[in-house]
Formats: sequence, structure tokens, C-alpha cells
Amino acid sequence: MQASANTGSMPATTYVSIGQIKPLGAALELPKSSGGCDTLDDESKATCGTSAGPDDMPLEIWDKVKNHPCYSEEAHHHYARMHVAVAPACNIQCNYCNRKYDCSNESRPGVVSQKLTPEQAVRKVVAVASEIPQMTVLGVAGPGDSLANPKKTFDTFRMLQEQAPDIKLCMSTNGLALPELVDEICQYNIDHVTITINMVDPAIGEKIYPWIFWNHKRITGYEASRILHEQQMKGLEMLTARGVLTKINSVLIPGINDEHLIEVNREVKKRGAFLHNIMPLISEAEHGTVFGLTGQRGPSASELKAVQDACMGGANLMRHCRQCRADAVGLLGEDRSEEFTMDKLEQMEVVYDLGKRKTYQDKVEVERQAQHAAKQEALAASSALMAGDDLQVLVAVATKGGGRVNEHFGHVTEFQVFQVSAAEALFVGHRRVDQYCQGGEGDDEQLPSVVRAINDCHAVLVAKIGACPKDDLTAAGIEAVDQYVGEFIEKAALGWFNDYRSRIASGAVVHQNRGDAQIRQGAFTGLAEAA
Ligand code: CLF
Ligand code: SF4
Repeated sequence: MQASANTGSMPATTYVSIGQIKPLGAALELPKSSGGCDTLDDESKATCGTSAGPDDMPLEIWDKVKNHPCYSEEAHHHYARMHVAVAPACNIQCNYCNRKYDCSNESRPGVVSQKLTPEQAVRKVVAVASEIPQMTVLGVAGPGDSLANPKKTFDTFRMLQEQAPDIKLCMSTNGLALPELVDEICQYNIDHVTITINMVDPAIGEKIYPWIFWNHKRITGYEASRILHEQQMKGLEMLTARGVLTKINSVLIPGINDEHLIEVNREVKKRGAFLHNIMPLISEAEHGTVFGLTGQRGPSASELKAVQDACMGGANLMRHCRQCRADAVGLLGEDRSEEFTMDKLEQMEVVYDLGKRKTYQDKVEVERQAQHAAKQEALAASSALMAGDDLQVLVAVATKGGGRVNEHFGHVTEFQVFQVSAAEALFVGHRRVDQYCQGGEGDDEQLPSVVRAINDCHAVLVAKIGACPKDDLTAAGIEAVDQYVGEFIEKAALGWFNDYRSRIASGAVVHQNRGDAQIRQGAFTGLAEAA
């Protein structure tokens, strides 16, 4: 493996500061999409893939995304996914990956605890689906590349389809082997494919990929990235032509591909990508990756958001990715994989009851629609109240699922962040934190790291919070709000925003801009291949 991240022979990418990044829609004439979501051409619906409803897309597409937690932002509050780690080998090397590292307290591409055979994997999926009826999607996302292990990947899908036909099939790949396997993907009814595309220019690719394994040979340098790029574009076009919903994941690597991701967004939209998920680089030195060892940093929260915002108007954006492990189980943002180790599975009595799963999911759907209706109602009220008001702030939310404000501040390991204005309450990301409350007591040493994680937010909505952390948050300029307990998140966020707006109007508070926030790099149970 060579450290080509910062030493490539091709011209270096100029680092562009956030302020210099121009919105894509304003700067470019965008071509009409050739597939996927019907709303791709409407800038106002640029996040359609993540938050749109049945009125925004053809019924057959809505059917594919409505309960897929990655393809629908709304669905991710209610439905779960799981990954099975059946694909250990990889055919390329990324400078942000080290698959040898295995720690169940870690969360980043390639990390996994137990590798499974297809038979073990299917047993595990059926067991999880019996215990977690809202688990609707099985993904193969590593710990290597799903298509560098085609037999194991497709055997798993084939067997699962026979035993649990209601589970949606999903996979992620770096795309190198994709064109040759598209027909097989279609044969197994895999409706959702993610391709990790970090560049559309091999000169930039050279700084990310030291080598690929191609036609029985290791190829390095510019040529390696050229081949990878061509295969990725060809594979994407083939999937689009066959009606497979394709999501593109890109890792934002400051100074290497930050500005370039706007170009990536444009190119993948042109080829019919349904969603574009721009994720932060995770690169701590202790991970042992090339980027970790060369000191390549990840982006801050506002650097990530600036690139995502600059892509609005292009391919639809996904912002709720949790960079899951290759063996993750549960809602995005939680990891229940420890409950389903092979030892435990052997003791479990598994009854796969399709009817029971359906009944449960019908209840989940009622709750999800109630959340959607509450949001629309709150938006209509706030738009009428504050027409023409362009104030926009970020709000952090403590939730344990169901789309509601229902978690105590001290128990949070991940805040959800919403961008709120009179006209929207939009999920824009999450922030991992160490739990403030340890053993029943608040740990004051944790508080500064929590503040750093949500430092760009004006308020944090919680189910409950103690007087001490509340005072400390207030001193840091963040309002801790516990009056919306149990309320749907968007309704609560808009409720607080309307109140905040009226306090500004009355002179009770003076609005001030917030600073940047830190994206937590390590120690999280939950992650995978850049799925
Ligand atoms: Fe897994 Fe990926 Fe399918 Fe989702 S994850 S294979 S599309 S079922 Fe989802 Fe996890 Fe982000 Fe992937 S949150 S890393 S985007
Ligand atoms: Fe392979 Fe995925 Fe790791 Fe890249 S991140 S080297 S594609 S396993």
C-alpha cells in the first residue's frame, strides 16, 4: 500500500473554503435525469429521495423506498436495516480503509466483528427479522466489497429470498466489478445498489486509491483510478437502464475531493443516480489507515454541510447516513448486533411469521404517516405566521426513535440535527457524543465534548435534562428545551422556532450566529464498507 494521499504526481486539488463554494444549481445547467426519482429536476425538491412522499414519485419507486431506512429520511425514524458480513475480500485499496482493524466499539468502513458464511448469514437475518419486525432491508456491505465476493453475496440473497420474501435486498460496492455483474444483480431482484464514488477525475482518484486488482494484476497510479472510474460510470448507467435504484456514496476528504464532489454530484445525476450521500472522512491515526497515518483530517460539521448544500439542485441528497458497520443491526444510529452473535443465535428459537411482521409494520406505517401529517400541519402554520422571514437555525434533538423527542439529555449517544426556518424542518445530520450520564450521574467532563458536537445549534430539544447541564448549555449559547417531550420532532422544532422568533421580535433575546461543530471520529457501535 502506498501513501499516495498527499504525494500524487498529478496536479494537486486546490482546497476551497466553505465561503467560496457556489450552489450547484445556480452555477450549472443541469441535464435532465434519465431515471430514478421524477422530482430530480425541481430544485425545491432536491432532497426528494430522502423526505418525499407518494405524491412526489411514481408508485413503483415509492414502493421501493417507503420503508427503506437509507433511501427515505422519513423511513429511517421507523424502519431498521441489517448487514451481514459475508464479503471479506476487496479488489481495490482505499486510503481510508483498514479491514484488519476489528473492534466492536468502532464505526467506520470495513469494520466488522464476525464474518459469516451465506448459510449463517441467512439464519441470522431470519432470526433478526423475527425479533425486530420493523427490520425491512438486508444489505451486504462488506467488510470488503460485495462484488469482489460474488458467490457469497449472491448465495446469501438467493437463499434469503426463498426464506424471507418480504425483506428488501440491498448491496454496496466500489463498482470495479459492477458492469459484469449487473445482470446477476437484476436476476436476484436486488432493487437497491450503492456505489461508492469519490471522484470522476482519475487525477484526484490517484490520491484516494493506491491500487486496484484488475484482470489478475495489481494496477497502481493514474491508470488504476481511470479503470475504476470507467467501471463505476458504466455500472451506474447499466443499473439506471434496468430500473435499479442506485445511491452514490462519496467520502468527503478535505483538500482532495471537497470541491470536486460537486462535479461528482452532477455526473451521477446525469447518469440517473437516485440519491447522493456525502459522508465525512473518518481518519483517526489509531485506525491504521493511510489517511489516518498521514494526518489527513476529516471535515468539520459546517464543511460537510457546505458541500452538501452546494450540491442542492443536483442529484437528491441523503444526509442521514450513519456510516454503518458491515454487521450493523437495527435502526440507523443504533447497533443491536451484539444481541445476535452466532452463539446467541444458536440458543434462539426462531419463528418467521410473515403475518406478524406485516401487522407490526402496518402500525409503524400509521405512526410514520402521523409524523408526516404533523410536520405538514406545523409547516403550514409557521409559513402563514412568518411569511418572508428568512431566519434559519439548527436545532439538535434527543430521540431514541419513532421520530419523536423522547430521549433524556444524559442518555444521548447521537443527536439528530434539523435545519429549521419558517418554511422547513429538514434533517441535516447527526452528531455522535459520549453519553453524559454515566451510572446514573452526570459526568461534567463529558459536557464540553457534547457542546462541541452541537455547537452550531441554537437549541437542543430533550425529553428531560438536569439543572447543571442546562445551565452549562445556556452559558454556551444553546437553549435546552424540555417542553416538547413526546412530540414529533419537526412539529417540536417548528414550535420552538416560532417561539424563538417571537422572542427576538419582542426584544427578549438577541439572535446571534453560532460557530462550527466537530464531527466525532471514533468510538461508536454501529458501522461498514462505505455502504
Ligand atoms: Fe446497508 Fe447501504 Fe443498503 Fe443502507 S447502509 S447497504 S443502503 S441497507 Fe445506509 Fe448505513 Fe449509510 Fe449505508 S446508513 S452506511 S447509506
Ligand atoms: Fe475495499 Fe470498501 Fe475498504 Fe475501499 S472501503 S478498500 S472498497 S472494503
